[in-house]
Amino acid sequence: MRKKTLWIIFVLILICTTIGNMSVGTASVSSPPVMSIDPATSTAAPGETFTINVTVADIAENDSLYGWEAEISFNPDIVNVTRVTSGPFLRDAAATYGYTTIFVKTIDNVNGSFKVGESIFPKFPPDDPYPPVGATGNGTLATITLTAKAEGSTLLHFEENQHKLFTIKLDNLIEITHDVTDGLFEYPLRVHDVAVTNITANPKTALPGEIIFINVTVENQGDFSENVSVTISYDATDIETSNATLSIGESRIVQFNWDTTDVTPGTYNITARATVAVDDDQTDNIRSSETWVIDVIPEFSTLLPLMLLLAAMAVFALLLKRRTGAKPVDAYLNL
Ligand SMILES: [Ca+2]
Repeated sequence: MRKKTLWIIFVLILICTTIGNMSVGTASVSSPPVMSIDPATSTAAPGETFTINVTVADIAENDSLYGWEAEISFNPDIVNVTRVTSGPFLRDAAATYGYTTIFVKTIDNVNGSFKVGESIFPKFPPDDPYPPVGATGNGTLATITLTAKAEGSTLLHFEENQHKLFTIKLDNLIEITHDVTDGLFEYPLRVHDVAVTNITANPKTALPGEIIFINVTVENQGDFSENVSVTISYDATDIETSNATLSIGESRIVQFNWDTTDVTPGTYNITARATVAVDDDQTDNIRSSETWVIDVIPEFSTLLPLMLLLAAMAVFALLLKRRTGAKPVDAYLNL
């Protein structure tokens, strides 16, 4: 009965912000605020408790927040809600001007939902009913404690048309257009994870124009089939990208033929990186040839000194012949 009374008071506060003017409009903003469940993904073994926050981001200065409400549903066979408490976002903004808030919540672990809302509590004349500015920016609206009931997954879902943000302008209660982002509970937690586990090249020394064969081993270490793009590069220059689909646990060698025609002679490390839409462990997606390098050597670089030496010897022999009359070969042999 007490909860019902609080909800009635809460709704009355939202509706009757000013007596005699109760029009409800819609604030227009270029980048709408977002109500979210934070963290986006939660996990806990059956029997364990965990917490999530209802957060809001990007509340604009000219559409500051005076009140909000949301109904969030879940699968009660997977999780139960044990506690719902107010977050600091609206409360602190109200306190700045000496105002308080009214915070209400109901929990339904039979059907799987909780409803929560908060509004700045109005003052009555001679004071202004509401502070000049509400909450702005980003913050936590509420913190919810849940208990994991069983293995499995469930969305923590903002019920359609049951989530609202309010501002007050010129004595009007105005609903702020916004987006929502659901949360997910999952146990055991499945992850997306591909990794580059090996990289080899042959040959490791080449003249420009020669082909170097590079093998990159990629492995799907996660719990989903993945479409992965594998890109190899020398220093900061990409060479080629190849796509592959890897089933769970699959390891595959992706082959590349590096045409070195336009490669400036030099010494290079080769790097391979695996890219997927979501990867929960980014630390193993890039691998470099740390223990070896590729040498692209200048063309004729080994023949040129030899040719210069032979030419110099021939000239020297001719000069000797002119001076001594000896045959060039004899002169050379007599050196
Ligand atoms: Ca990874």
